[in-house]
Amino acid sequence: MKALILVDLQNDFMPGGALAVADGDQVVPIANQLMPHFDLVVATQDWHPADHLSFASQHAGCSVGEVIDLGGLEQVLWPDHCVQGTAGAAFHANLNTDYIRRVFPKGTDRKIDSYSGFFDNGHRQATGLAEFLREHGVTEVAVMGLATDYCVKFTALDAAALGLRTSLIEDGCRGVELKPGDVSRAVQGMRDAGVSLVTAEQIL
Ligand code: VGL
Ligand code: ZN
Repeated sequence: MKALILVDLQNDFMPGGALAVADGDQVVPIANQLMPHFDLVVATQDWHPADHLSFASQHAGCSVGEVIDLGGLEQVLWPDHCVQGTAGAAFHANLNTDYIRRVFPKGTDRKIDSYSGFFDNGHRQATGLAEFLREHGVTEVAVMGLATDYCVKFTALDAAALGLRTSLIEDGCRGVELKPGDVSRAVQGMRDAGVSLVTAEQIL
């Protein structure tokens, strides 16, 4: 069984959003095209409380892009984004959600961020995604979405570490690129961990 994992295809990561990823909206039609070609489709949704501690606004004197220590983990500070129930946290209006069997919210605990769709950044709490895939007999996953250098990367790395055959749909992803080269380093890191690179066309 092969699953497609759609990572964070939410308004705040689209052009004009609070944490806009350049050309992030261009991957939405790719997701729509690919979904019918998988046995199972799941999606992750960044879903923060309004006072989430990954937000620079919660730390007096700190600014967006700064790295702080948060409960013993390095934390990049972000603009307020994907606040539970807001329009920014909603999926892009053109995303066809009919095929999505389950949505996994993440980043719901104020005190810890969660880039991966499987676990929080401290690997303390699971979202239930691994169990869901196991229950459905999934042995292979393909990952696409936003952003390549954060949530896509950590989702793909966890999938591979869990023993799933993992591929990255490279043209189905866009990155934040806080520092130049972040996206290519992220892709290389995934390859080093055994993730294979594919294009949407190879799947279709
Ligand atoms: C993401 C930064 C903060 C992502 C989520 O979806 O890649 N990045 N929250
Ligand atoms: Zn977030």
